[in-house]
Order: sequence, then structure tokens, then C-alpha cells
Amino acid sequence: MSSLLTVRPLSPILGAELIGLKPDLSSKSDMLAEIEAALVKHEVIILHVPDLSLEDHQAIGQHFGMPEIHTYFPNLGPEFPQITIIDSKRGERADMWHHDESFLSSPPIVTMTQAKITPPCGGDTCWISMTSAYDALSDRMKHYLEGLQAWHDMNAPIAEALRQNMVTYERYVAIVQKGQRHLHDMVKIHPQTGRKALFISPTYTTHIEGISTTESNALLGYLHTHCQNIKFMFRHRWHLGDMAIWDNRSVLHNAVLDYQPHQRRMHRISVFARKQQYISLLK
Ligand SMILES: O=C(O)CCC(=O)C(=O)O
Repeated sequence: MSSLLTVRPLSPILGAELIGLKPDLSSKSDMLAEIEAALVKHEVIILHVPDLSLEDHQAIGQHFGMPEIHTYFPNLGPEFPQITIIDSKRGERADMWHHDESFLSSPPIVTMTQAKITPPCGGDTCWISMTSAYDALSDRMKHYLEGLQAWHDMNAPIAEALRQNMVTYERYVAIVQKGQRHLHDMVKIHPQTGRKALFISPTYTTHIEGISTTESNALLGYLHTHCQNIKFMFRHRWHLGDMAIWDNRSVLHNAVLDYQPHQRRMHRISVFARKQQYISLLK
């Protein structure tokens, strides 16, 4: 079958751009299937779509699963409550390595972000392939990690934000009271590719269950350093209207905060799995 979209890899490990997207995606299931196939293969995909409508942004989200109404970021209002806004003018930022909302029992599987206001320079987003990082571990380390689980806790970044005077004490307390934390396998299997990926981040992962604090800190420290090797990374310089879609099961991301005092505004949708899509269900 001939392809509707052209897929151009942007690095040998992860990241590809897709050319040829047409509007009215809700009626174009073949095209949505091609987007999904490219995402599963390349882990992050970039679309150059300044004319993409809000409806089409939503249609891509609905193709992958159930678009989330986000708890922490504002949205576009009653017509498009699932389209979240991250605007640096309001102090919204995501300059930390993380999987989206990994403190939930079933975090979003896919996130898609579109650049609506770009700074004149800076403001790139970076991703790490946690599948490639896992593959590059020694067999001894892979064996050691088998069956280990680690806690992912929303309180960790919010406590850090309070220390940096980025949030009020009232907001800190409101978030801490939600008590959002979850114990996840440190290595997860992607349901579509069968590849193993490390599922830890310096932002949300606080400690490994069942081992001493010293051992947990040492192991997490080693794994974070290993994953942040530049050879597992892909970096995108945004142009107005670009959309990045990433597989939250297999990559970490970080929006570089190097553009202040300029404005950077993104529209994003994150998507929860419908049913059997999430990795932990394979256990
Ligand atoms: O603004 C970006 O580039 C990414 C922000 C982010 O972390 C997210 O949308 O989950």
C-alpha cells in the first residue's frame, strides 16, 4: 500500500519528521494510522502544521486514546477542555526531565504539543530514548533491574518549586494534599514494539522500593547519568505551528528554559490509554 505521509528520520536513534499531513483528520483513519506507526517506530515525531485546526489537534489525540482534561495546566475552555496551554508569560514551564504524570497509576501514553508563540531564540525541547538507554545497559545491570520497582511522586517537584519560590505555599499544600504517587516497574515493555524501556526520571522518581536509601540513591544516580548521555537524545528547534508527538512510554522530555524574557506558548494534549494500551497491563 502506498504511503500518504513521508517520514524522514531526524536522528539514527529517535525522532522523525512527517510531511504531507492533510486537514479534516477525523475522516482520515489511514493517515492517523500512519502517524501512529511513525510514532511507535521513531518515539518522537515532528509535524510542520501551522494551519492545523483545534479540531484536528483533537482528532489526533482521540486516535491515540482518551485525551486528558489536565489537572495542573489551564485549558482552552468549554469547547476544547482537553487542549491545555503552557504559557511562559504565566510562569508555566517544564524544564525538567520527566515522563508526563508518571505519579499516576496509568500515566498518559502519548502527548502532542504545538508551538503557538515561539521565542526569537531558544526554547527547544529535548527527548531521551529510554528504550535505547535500556538497550545500552550491561547484561549484569539489566539482570539487577529485573523485578525492581520505584516510586514516582508529584510531591518531589512541587517541593523543589516551593524551595525555588516558583509556587505559593497554598499551591504547594493543595498539591501535596492530593498525595499523587505510584509504584512502577523500573523497566516496562512497550505493548506495540515489545521493546524494554527504563521508566524512571530525576523529576518524579524518589526511591526504589525494598532496598536501602544509599543503594537506591546510588543506582538512580547512575541510571540518570547513563540516560542523559547525549547519544540517546533528540532536540527540536521550534518553528511556529510545529507539532511534536511523543510516546510517553518510551521517552523522557525536557523543555529547555533558555529564552527568558521572551514568551513561549504551547497547546498540548496528553492522552490516556483506552484499555489494553498501557505497558503495565502486560505484566
Ligand atoms: O513545552 C514543551 O516543549 C513540553 C512541555 C511538557 O513537558 C509537556 O507538555 O508535557
